[in-house]
Amino acid sequence: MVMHVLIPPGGRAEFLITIPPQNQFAQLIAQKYDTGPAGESTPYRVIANLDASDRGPLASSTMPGVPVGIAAPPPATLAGLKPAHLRKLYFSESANPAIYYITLEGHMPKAFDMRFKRPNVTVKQGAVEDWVIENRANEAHAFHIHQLHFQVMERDGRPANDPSLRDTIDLPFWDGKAAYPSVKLRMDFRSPDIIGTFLYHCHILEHEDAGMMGIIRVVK
Ligand SMILES: [Cu+2]
Repeated sequence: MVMHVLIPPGGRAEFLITIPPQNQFAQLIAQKYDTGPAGESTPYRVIANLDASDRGPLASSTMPGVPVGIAAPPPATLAGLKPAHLRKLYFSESANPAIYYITLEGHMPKAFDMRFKRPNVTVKQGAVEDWVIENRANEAHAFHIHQLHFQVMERDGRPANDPSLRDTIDLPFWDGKAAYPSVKLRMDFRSPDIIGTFLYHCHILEHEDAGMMGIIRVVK
């Protein structure tokens, strides 16, 4: 039984719960999360009190809109695919004024410009790539990309053993001493529908609005 799911800003999780018996107290809570010395406060919060009662309305036996007897196929793993490229991107910040960056390794950190002329990253449709995302800031960030899903292959250089396909992943804050926190993501650009220009960014919206965003173009 899973008791705890880490959901970064912009992340989603779907789960089924066993309701406690009558007269037994239960809560759905958000745990306190340490976003680092430069981060926001994310204290313990109660999301819901669970109260089992036979006075409530009867639950319907099927969820509305979900066909009965059709199970979703398990998500295809990206683990066996060979990446065509390895790219490294990193989160960083400057203070006074506060500017937030996501930078392709080897380039100068630059805040996102809505009037961009060229994309930060160009990828060929059909490819699978590995992207290493590092957090070089003293505050947690959340990497998010539009249009596709990725699989977390490694965290801090060690195998993640995580079959989930995601579009958002948490990056804990850098403590200023040890190696930068990192994830290695296997990015799936195989769908023909992916051709076009779109965004990747931190999903903490103040960060995104203050520059932490980049443009990717997928070409034929
Ligand atoms: Cu951020």
